[in-house]
Amino acid sequence: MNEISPLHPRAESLRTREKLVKGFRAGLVVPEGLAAHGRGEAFDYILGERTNEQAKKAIKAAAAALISAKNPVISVNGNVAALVPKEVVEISKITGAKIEVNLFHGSRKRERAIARWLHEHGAKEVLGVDPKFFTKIKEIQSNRRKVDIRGIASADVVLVPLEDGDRTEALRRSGKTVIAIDLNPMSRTAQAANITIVDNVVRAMPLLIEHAKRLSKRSQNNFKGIRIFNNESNIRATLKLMFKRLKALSSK
Ligand code: PTJ
Repeated sequence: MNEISPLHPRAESLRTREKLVKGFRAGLVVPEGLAAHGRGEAFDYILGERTNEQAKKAIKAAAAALISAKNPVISVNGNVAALVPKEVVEISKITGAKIEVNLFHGSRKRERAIARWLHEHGAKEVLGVDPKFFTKIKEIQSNRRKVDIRGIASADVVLVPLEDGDRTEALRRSGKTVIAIDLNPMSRTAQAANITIVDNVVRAMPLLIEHAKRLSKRSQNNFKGIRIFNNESNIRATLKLMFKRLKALSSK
């Protein structure tokens, strides 16, 4: 790997990309994960590669939902493990959320590698790897239907950073609150989730941690954010922001 100069104008983006490549070489990320990241980068470019006001609102609502949940779960795939392993462990500790490996491109070997990687980053328990606890969510057609009875199967709130579409819809149909982090505001996941954070997972997770820490010290009666949050209008405002940026750039 080439050394990335901190002076490079796109150093941050290159470092994030490098984490994913390392994750791919270590057997955590599938080749499709590299393609998915490229798609995310394109949306991030349009968003100006920073966390906008709409994303901040969604992050606050997400922190409140996680803190006030009875059985919150963070679903981890290859990309998330490669990009934000430390943050996944930290948010789980603050909110009491369980961590579950759940893969679209199923592989027992990769499940175990991701669980090991999360343990190396401080996770005490990682669900989704012991077949003794596997069950199926029938409405889901992909490998993601295989879930842990102690985790996603019995969760009331599920955080699905970086996701593909049909599971979010199925989880919602089964009565769960779904929080998505997805750079594409038009994706089925973004549209179907209760709370969608349209931001890069590498920027959103540290902010989610910060808000969860703050909220964990407050009484739950003060969690107004979740009650007034409207995902549909928040996504619409994000799309308008993207449009405005493109318009400004095209009329220079
Ligand atoms: O590890 P697996 O087998 O579970 O597979 C993981 C991938 C990501 C390959 C799988 O979930 C997949 O195919 O996802 P999609 O359908 O490509 O969707 C990924 C979504 O995440 C797209 O809408 C991207 O724009 C978005 N995305 C990519 N990188 C980031 C992102 N969103 C936030 N932060 C990112 N860094």
